[in-house]
Amino acid sequence: MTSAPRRDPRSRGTGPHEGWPVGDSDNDCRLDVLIGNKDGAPLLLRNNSGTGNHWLGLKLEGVNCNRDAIGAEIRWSVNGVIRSRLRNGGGSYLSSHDPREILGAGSAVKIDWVEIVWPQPSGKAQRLVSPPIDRYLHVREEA
Ligand SMILES: [Ca+2]
Repeated sequence: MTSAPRRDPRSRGTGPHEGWPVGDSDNDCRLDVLIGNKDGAPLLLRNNSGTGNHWLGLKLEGVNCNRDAIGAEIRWSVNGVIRSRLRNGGGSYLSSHDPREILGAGSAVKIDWVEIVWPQPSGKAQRLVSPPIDRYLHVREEA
């Protein structure tokens, strides 16, 4: 007689994975990955890559648009080079990615400005001039 293999309940599970949300679990701007395991505890893969680049993290809060600012366009300028990103919603299966956006500045120690175009029905643009760097900011849509 044979029995099915047993799994140690303390294991991190090697079975089916449920969701791979990405986010900054320790607020160091490096994105980490959390892997949900159906048969065990979740596994956190902490990103310990090199440091030295500068960044700004944004947590957007919509007032006249949706609260999570899904659909906002974020533009930022570093040494005159403009970059942009669209704020997306959703995430991984049965999980959600970190709602914060991390804007890279590379080796520059200053971000010239950040502009947020809030989604409809607002559609307003809000600009932050010379925002602080290497930290997270909570930006609330101006009324
Ligand atoms: Ca991190």
